[in-house]
Amino acid sequence: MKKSLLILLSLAVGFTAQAQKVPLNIIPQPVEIIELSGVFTLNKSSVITFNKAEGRATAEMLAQKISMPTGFSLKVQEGKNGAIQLNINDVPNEKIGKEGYTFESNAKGVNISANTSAGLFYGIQTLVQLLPKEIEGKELAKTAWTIPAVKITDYPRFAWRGVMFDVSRNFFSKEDVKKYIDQLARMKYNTFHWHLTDDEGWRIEIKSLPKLTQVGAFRVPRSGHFGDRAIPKEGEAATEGGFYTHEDIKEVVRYAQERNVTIVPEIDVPGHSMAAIAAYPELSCNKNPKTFVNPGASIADWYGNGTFKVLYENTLNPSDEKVYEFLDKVFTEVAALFPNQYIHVGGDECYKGFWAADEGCQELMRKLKIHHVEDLQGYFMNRLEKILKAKGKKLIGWDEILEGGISPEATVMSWRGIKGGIEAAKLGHDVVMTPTTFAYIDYNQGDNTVDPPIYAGLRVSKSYSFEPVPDGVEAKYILGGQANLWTEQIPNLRYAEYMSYPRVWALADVYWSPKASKNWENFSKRMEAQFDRADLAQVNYSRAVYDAIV
Ligand code: TNX
Repeated sequence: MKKSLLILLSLAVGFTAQAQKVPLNIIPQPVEIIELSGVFTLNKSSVITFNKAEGRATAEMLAQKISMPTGFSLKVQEGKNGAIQLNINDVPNEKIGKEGYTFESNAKGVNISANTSAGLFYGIQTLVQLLPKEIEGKELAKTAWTIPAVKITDYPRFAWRGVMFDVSRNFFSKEDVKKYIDQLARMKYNTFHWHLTDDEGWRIEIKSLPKLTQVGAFRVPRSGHFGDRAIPKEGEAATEGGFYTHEDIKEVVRYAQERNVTIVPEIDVPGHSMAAIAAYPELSCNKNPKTFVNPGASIADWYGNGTFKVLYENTLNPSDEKVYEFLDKVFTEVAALFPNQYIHVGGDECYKGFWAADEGCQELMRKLKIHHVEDLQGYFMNRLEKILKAKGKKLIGWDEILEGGISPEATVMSWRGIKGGIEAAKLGHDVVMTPTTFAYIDYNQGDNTVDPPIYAGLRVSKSYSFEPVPDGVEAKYILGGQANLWTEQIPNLRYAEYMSYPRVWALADVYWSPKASKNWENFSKRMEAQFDRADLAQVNYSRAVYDAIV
């Protein structure tokens, strides 16, 4: 009697456990999810199959990801009969496009289908997020490796889903960069904008211009508190910094490609060029890297003190042919290293004071019949666009490139709010939206009692509320959006991660998921679930993201 009661009870408990569905906490939110009942449980003899050779790498990556926490070395083989099947569609599924996938799981297994290997890659990101959180761990975990039964159809809203990482203000090793890219790929980002040069350091080897890295990649070590620079003493050596060799760059490009991430390299000119001028002073108007922009300012360090407090000349001279020869050499090597079509040329925050005072620039203005020194930037950018075109590359730049007039083929990155993007789209340019107000992840995200103030604050909820297509703008001009991580005040990867997450997750939803699915309550639940996963993956993030509770 007692025994049968117990059996009944445990059956009832069993049923409730079955009926109580585990919430699906996928970021970015998939387009369509139908939850079914039951689970598939992965075990050590589950096989992963791929139907076409191009699926092999993704299948192997999945087996690799699963192996450590589960202890399973899953067999990967060509075919269509594995418990986990990765299939490239014989007949393309129009609905899901180039990066989408369909995902079906039931008690017997999982089937992911896509038109391309990129789609399969995104399908396995979803699969990993459907497994218990322990899958993110670095150690063997004891748990049932279940995947709930679901039917998912998923594809991105935007083709450009990017994050910019500034490795000039502080140098980050290639291992750091790879780890960072890995975290982006998990969230289905497909673009890594690599800000390789700025006033504080030139980070890419250019073999035909060796001083760029011999001199321009190093500075005197920092001291003092947050954000400060060291004051150079007489004869003090510049030792802080670093750069990537061609081999390093190739390795990172390959690593990104394996994760469906395109790298857009940025060489920031004609402003933000103090490191290049330190190496080759003849590229500036005064031909002396220690010429003050602001003669009244006190000395900070060799490379100045950040954008708005530039102390030394940091602009290339647009009237000097030697500058274009220099740029041709730089972009020849950059174009060969990065297979993608875009090269970012900066164009932002260029101080024009030295141009106005320079005789060569004045003469050029007379010759071009232009009356405003600002228009010299247009001349410079058009010259640069020709250099890139000759190498088969497309120019992308910050929204200042609109100021001097630029060909409609140029792509514009709107950062000073969305107005540059609106104007650019109206002129027929392609646009990537990355306004300070929603997408600047160098701004502090928590309360100032927790996070030191950095220029301005930006809550994750604000990032999540971003709508990249402004009213009155044709959606076809908006390629997508980006988050920008400037690192003036970010000294290492742990801090870079702290600043990135969860805002990069929120923007993953903004750039991937349908506009209609936006729901803050729902996102915040998924975000909290990701915190636990990030803990296991040893990825840093900030929990100080909500408004202060009073
Ligand atoms: C403006 S955004 C800059 C960067 C700074 C950033 C700080 C842009 C194109 N230029 O040089 O790092 O603000 O938020």
